[in-house]
Amino acid sequence: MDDATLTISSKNYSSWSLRGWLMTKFSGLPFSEKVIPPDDPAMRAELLLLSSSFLVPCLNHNGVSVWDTLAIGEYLNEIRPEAALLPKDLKKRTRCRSICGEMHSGFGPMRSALPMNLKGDFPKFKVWARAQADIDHITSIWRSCLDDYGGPFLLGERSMADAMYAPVVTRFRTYHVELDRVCSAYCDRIMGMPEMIEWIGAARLEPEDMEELEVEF
Ligand SMILES: N[C@@H](CCC(=O)N[C@@H](CS)C(=O)NCC(=O)O)C(=O)O
Repeated sequence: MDDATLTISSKNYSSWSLRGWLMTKFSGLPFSEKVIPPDDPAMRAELLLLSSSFLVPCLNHNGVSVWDTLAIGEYLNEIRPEAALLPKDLKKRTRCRSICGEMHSGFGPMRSALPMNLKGDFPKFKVWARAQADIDHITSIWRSCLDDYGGPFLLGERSMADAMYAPVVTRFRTYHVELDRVCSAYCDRIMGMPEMIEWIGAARLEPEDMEELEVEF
């Protein structure tokens, strides 16, 4: 019997929470959510007991604690291999890990200039040159993956990589980033996933906008 809890933060702002939550959904592991409001000191003290990095997401499963989004994805892939969060084929799996790693450690200018904000809508947003360079690199990753594996997802079948890039998709929508047909269709596909619809619906119900979080979070 599985006992799994995923600790997350704001659904509107927390891009890492979204990634971890999508991975857990994709894995098929039944789990409950523990939402820690980012500005609640008592809850934050509790978070330290759950996540030794003090960051979300954190997955606690049958006594095992996993923090850091990439580690969560790798763990879920081990306990639920049938969900193929990582592709079975070594070459594809390596590509998946490489592009997930790039997302995990890179694209700082894009992440800080275009923070995730699902309720936000900024049609005339001016993208800074360094953020644009990140956007260009991300879209070239998407195009080459979709071309090499034939879609509909980055590695063909849905994988951990789609969860890693999902908050980028929402940023492109929030800030009206211009995209070519292939990347735009990929964004539609991600936004149309039932899991994304569920998450965004919950984000819209979150009470107030937090001005201090209108930055990378
Ligand atoms: N490298 C971490 C990043 C996690 C992270 O930065 N989480 C943010 C929320 S999106 C957080 O917990 N921030 C807490 C805070 O800023 O106090 C991961 O992959 O999980």
